[in-house]
Amino acid sequence: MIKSTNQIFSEIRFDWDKEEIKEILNMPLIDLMWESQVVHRKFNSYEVQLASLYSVKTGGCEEDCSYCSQSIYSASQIKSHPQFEVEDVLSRAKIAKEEGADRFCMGWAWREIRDGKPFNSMLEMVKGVRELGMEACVTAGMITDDQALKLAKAGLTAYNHNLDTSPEYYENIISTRTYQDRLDTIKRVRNAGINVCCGGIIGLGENQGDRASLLEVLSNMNPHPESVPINSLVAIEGTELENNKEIDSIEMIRMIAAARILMPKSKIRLSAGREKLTKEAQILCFQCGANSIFYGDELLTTSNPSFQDDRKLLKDVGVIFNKAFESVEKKVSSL
Ligand code: SAM
Ligand code: DTB
Ligand code: SF4
Repeated sequence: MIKSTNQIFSEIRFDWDKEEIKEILNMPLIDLMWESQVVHRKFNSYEVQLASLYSVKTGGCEEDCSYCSQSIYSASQIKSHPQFEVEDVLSRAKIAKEEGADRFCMGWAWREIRDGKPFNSMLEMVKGVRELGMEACVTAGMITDDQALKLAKAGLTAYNHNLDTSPEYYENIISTRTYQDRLDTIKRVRNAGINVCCGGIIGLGENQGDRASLLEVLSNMNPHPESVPINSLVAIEGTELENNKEIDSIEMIRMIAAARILMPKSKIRLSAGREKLTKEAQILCFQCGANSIFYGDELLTTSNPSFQDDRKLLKDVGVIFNKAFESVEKKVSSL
């Protein structure tokens, strides 16, 4: 039984069980916010990582993820395009760096990585992003051991592969690959020495038990994923989930706070769906331990707050983001 007192969550554990997690998710909000903030302040500074996302290959994906506009099973009107060239991607990464991003995340609408020219270009992109002095992240579906090692050698910082939801609810969302496939992919990434970026989505129609179950799988990974994106569904026209009910911002705050308590040192990324959150709701997410955002006006096929708006928000909140960028900005504004 979880008691609602300060200092109960003081250690890093890998044996959380679903009932305990449900209790955390269902704590009185005011206690949950306090507990998560205590954990956050104990293990981290108030520094927010800025990760810019770029869709290198958009649309035409053969998986049937029911939330996704890039699946061939969706009727979404998106601007599909073949893989962008290495130079185009790197010039985009440079812009993100100039705007203050620390990490450049590149997405491919693939079920899995296949060897050949596109994969060789992916390796070039990773090298190029690292040469710019940024962290590089790739999300491109399933991966083999050999591909993971090649990406590690190219300098890849992290690979993003989400579990999306609980093992129990999963089959309602995707039928073309299994939960186990996802776990295997994550293991290959870990074995290759690449950081794991793994999280999920709320708003798929799951219940609180499913959210606890997703968090149970994530928080029982040892080590914990270095970054945990928490997305709220962007209900895109043409997808199977287009009419899903919008989640209340309090649900997002609860999920972020629980993730922070369960995985004290991970980067908890307040991810898709931020445009639907008020400034105040986002501030509560930061207070509860969110310490990374997707930064830039586009996600993959949908929009995100602008660079300028996010910089203003983070300055108003008073958190640190990209120290090097902030000092350059200060110099320019004092000229
Ligand atoms: N194809 C690769 C894969 O599935 O791993 C990489 C790209 S995929 C778009 C990356 C993740 O974005 C998904 O696993 C899902 O968690 C998230 N995502 C995709 N569409 C979303 C949506 N409409 N709302 C919220 N999150 C979404
Ligand atoms: C993650 O967890 N969220 C990002 C990233 N990893 C690849 C993707 C969000 C996609 C939102 C819907 C879209 O723009 O298509
Ligand atoms: Fe394909 Fe990834 Fe979209 Fe699933 S989430 S349909 S794998 S691009």
